[in-house]
Amino acid sequence: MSTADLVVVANRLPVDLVTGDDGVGRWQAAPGGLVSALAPALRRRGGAWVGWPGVPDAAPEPFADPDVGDDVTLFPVTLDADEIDAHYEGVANAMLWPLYHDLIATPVYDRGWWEVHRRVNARFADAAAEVAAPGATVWVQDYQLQLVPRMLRERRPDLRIGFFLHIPFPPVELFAQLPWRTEVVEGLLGADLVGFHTPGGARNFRWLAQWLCGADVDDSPIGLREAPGEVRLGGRTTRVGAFPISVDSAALADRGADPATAERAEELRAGLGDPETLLLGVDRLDYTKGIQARLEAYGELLADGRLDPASTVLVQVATPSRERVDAYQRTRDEVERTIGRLNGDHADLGRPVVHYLHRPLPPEELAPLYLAADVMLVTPLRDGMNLVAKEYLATRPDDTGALVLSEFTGAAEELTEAWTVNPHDVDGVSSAIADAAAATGSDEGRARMSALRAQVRDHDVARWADAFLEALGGQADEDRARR
Ligand code: GDG
Repeated sequence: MSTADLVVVANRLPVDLVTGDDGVGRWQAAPGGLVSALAPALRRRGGAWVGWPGVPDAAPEPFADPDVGDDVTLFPVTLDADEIDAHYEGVANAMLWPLYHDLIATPVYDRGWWEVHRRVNARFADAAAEVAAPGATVWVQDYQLQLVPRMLRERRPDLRIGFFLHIPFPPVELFAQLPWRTEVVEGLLGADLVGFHTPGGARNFRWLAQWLCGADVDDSPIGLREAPGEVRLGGRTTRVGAFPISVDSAALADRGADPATAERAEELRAGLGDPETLLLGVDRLDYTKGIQARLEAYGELLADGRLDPASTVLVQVATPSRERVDAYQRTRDEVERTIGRLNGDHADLGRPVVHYLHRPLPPEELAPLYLAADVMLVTPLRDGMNLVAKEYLATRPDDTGALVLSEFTGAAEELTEAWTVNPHDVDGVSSAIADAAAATGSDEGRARMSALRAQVRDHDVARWADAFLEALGGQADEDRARR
């Protein structure tokens, strides 16, 4: 079937198979920055996207979906329920995710899971090998598929293979715990280009390639968006670089500038009792996101009177996530207990100090919330990038507002004018929230927001995709010429 010149391989397809009330399965677009960033290039090249449709045992034939593009082949990879348990819930979510996020939770190193993980990665490699045209470019995404580049190279040495990791790549001492550490590094070295959000991740990987695989590495500094470093092994060279992902800045700015969005933002503020200060958190309910840390800091501000409970509101949107993994249930319990305590201690009748939503908001509700918020709280204990921070900046139509940002996010490397915090330091977080709230609209607040907004405006997700593909082989130039 070898047909596609550009193949994206990701754990999930850009559409989900969902079953309606009538019991009939339908494809529903799964919107996201990655799809909008890659869809134009895929469309131009008659590209393909290889991924799992999101439900067990679904085995549809390759198809196209108008939301992604009629010329883009969606190539489903079938997983059964046991494979989803072991590969996705197990290796991806209960082993690699906590290991790569600095052991905030304890990883489970289950050997049975790993066998299945290997088999599932091989199935993705088979699918990509089948759909890629001779000499095609294949871009493999994220931590669920780290074994694919090598497997794919064994099957199809003619391909140009890129890999991008969307989560942090951990310090060497932590990565060393993984019983299959050499297999993972060798898996990634099957690629021609391996990309990370930050230079630190790239440098960790380069060091591991030398230590675990005996690769010959250069000692170039590897900066943000600078030339990748080189790792040479077995007569091949893999380049390793930092490519910070971003958002569709222009589309978000359009939405933020729409009068209907401003009107809805006003309505939201009025519904919350027109607080003087509206704080906002938007996260998947994940132990990495530091929701608890910001709640503790907020509680101290209310308790010591630096924020007035009568005129301050925190809206916390916490989208349900990975609810079958124990650590996520514990995080949810802890967050909800703390929110209950804060409201019990500080709220008045009809005036909660925390409004908590544990459900996904429709995308059209997010932009008004970003506009309504005086201070955006992004306090992860560790995060590869954090798109919420960039969405807040891209959506806001002027230089009011403020961003409190954890220094343990990839975003902090670029968004240096934010109110940067160490989320483990409760005093530091509470002071930053108080300072940010006081500064919004001031000269200092405006200067910071202006610089932050410019950074996100100038570095959008299309530029990220172009930079990666360009480094992988010059294709982005052709794409741009045709745009
Ligand atoms: C991984 C890495 C990296 C959230 N709640 C709702 C909602 N969202 C959207 C946000 C944002 C996305 O989900 C979350 O993106 P993040 O980057 O913040 O975090 P992860 O999901 O952990 O993503 C991360 C990213 O990959 C990309 O490389 O930045 O570090 O962990 O777009 O807006 N969207 C809607 N309703 C919600 O309730 N519609």
